[in-house]
Amino acid sequence: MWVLYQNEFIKREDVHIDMEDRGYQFGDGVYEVVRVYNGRCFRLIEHTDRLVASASSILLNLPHTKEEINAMLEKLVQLNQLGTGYIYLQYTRGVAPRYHGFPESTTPVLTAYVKEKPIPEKMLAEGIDVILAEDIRWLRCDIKSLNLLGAVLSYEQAKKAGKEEAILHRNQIVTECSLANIFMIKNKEIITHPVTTMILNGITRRVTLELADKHGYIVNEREFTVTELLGADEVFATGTTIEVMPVVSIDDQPVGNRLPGTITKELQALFANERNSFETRT
Ligand code: DCS
Repeated sequence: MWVLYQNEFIKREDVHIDMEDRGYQFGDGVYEVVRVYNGRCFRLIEHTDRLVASASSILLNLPHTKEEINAMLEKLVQLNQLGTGYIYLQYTRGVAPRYHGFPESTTPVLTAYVKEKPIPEKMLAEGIDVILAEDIRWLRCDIKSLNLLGAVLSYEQAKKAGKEEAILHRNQIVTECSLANIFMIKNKEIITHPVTTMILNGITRRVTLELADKHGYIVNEREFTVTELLGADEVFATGTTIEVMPVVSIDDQPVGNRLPGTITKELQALFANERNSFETRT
């Protein structure tokens, strides 16, 4: 497997990360996960824009331009002859003796690799069971930071319960999932948390809202409570690898009739159409 390390494409086994890398010691860095369909990067520009915004929020000066990043990622996909899967990339602040303050001068460390991952057809058709969990993450969830302990712990809690995901709430306000955004539908209205520092503004979230809007659905970006969620007609989660994923039960309580909802299925179809026909823009 070819991976990207700084400006070079090298073999996976030739990567040597320093033990004093701030990503390793502090989780001091940012990342992205980009979907690849049939060798083509989906919404690459949006991902690199968000990466640059995340880096800027943590005062990390990236050593590459967006155009350079896009070109390197496309080359990485080609070199590995990736069909359908994803790209993972991250920048850390770099290597420096452990000290909380920023090092005076250090070069950010870029690593990226690709992985095959098919579209999860069966799960998309059947939906997933999830749990509810307190949102224990920090207050800058809009930054795609390497610090994922809050997400990791809630995801693990879901897995231990034999479920696929955890829907997070802060003081009874539903925010998002550990690695996806969350939507509820009530009386044909599609509702999701507004873009604030409490959620990551997912690229799949944006595509879904864009498609829903374009096709005349009623969309409302507003806060909603756990009680509202539990009374929803339909619930679905969105994310790069899970697309538009129906949620059919929450803490063992069925959502609707425990089958993917009508509007959710319509949005899935619109999303599938989008991913099958998109133009690569870099
Ligand atoms: N919210 C959180 C907390 C996420 O981690 C993610 C993606 C999303 C929402 C959905 O955003 P996208 O639609 O842009 O993917 N998490 C990535 C991750 O860590 N693994 O897969 C996707």
